[in-house]
Amino acid sequence: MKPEKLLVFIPAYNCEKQVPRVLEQLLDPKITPWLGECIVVNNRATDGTEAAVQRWMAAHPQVPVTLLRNDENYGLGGSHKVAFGYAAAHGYAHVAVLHGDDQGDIRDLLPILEKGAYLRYDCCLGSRFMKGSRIKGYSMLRVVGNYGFNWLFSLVAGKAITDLGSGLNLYAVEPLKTEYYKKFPDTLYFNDCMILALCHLKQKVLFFPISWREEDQVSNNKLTSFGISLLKLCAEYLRGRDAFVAKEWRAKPIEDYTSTVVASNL
Ligand SMILES: Nc1nc2c(ncn2[C@@H]2O[C@H](COP(=O)(O)OP(=O)(O)OP(=O)(O)O)[C@@H](O)[C@H]2O)c(=O)[nH]1
Ligand SMILES: [Mg+2]
Repeated sequence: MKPEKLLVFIPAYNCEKQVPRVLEQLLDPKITPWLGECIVVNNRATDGTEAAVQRWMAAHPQVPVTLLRNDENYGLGGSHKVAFGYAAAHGYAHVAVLHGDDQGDIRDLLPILEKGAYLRYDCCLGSRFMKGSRIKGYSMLRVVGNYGFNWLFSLVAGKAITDLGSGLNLYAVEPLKTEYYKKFPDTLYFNDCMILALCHLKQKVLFFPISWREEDQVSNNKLTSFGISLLKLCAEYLRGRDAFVAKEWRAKPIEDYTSTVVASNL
């Protein structure tokens, strides 16, 4: 089938070493036909992330990359809100999320893209913990913990969930236009909240296997506090699913998630 021009969204925060490697993935000849535009959303990194992206863009002027800087640090969830808004405003039908710290591989999207399977779903979520997934560099505790929480969330949501939030996902833009996600946490819990909401809103979700590695990245997830917060999410969902989706989850509500274009190859 004819490749659709996708928006690729790379959230980036303090990943100066990794983000050029992520951009390098866009040069794959199997990927380029699918690339409408890539936005790197710099969530006000305090290291050389922004300069590293600009250097890469200058060295590859033929690649349609736009570098945005959030007007405030909006967290990973807030960066998704910036990107979802951008996708809708610029007329994209699908947005792919690929974390800027180079743990994933965008080519894992190809099997669902090339056969057109993605067109039948509201979102396709990369899964690190299903048949066909490959995971490298995670501790045993982390793997077991993830399996445990996937099991619990599946039970709570009444649907098989094999990942609560990986760094490679593909969303259809149309269902995002209601901004039902706007009050979801701006933090690393955004995806965990999203998955339960997707289940309640009866959206069509596909999990597909991905490869994921932890080599020179730092994990910012504190396992214990993360675990407790996940249990709280489940409890809240069980208490009332409509209320869960409508709830104000943010510590500091923000009206507009704005960003500034720093550079563009378009
Ligand atoms: N920690 C953090 N990451 C951010 C932020 N804004 C954007 N990001 C990006 O979000 C992605 C995920 O962040 P990580 O710190 O790796 O957190 P995680 O993916 O939940 O944890 P891992 O499974 O260890 O990767 C990275 O690509 C970051 O560059 C932010 O405010 N804090
Ligand atoms: Mg990471």
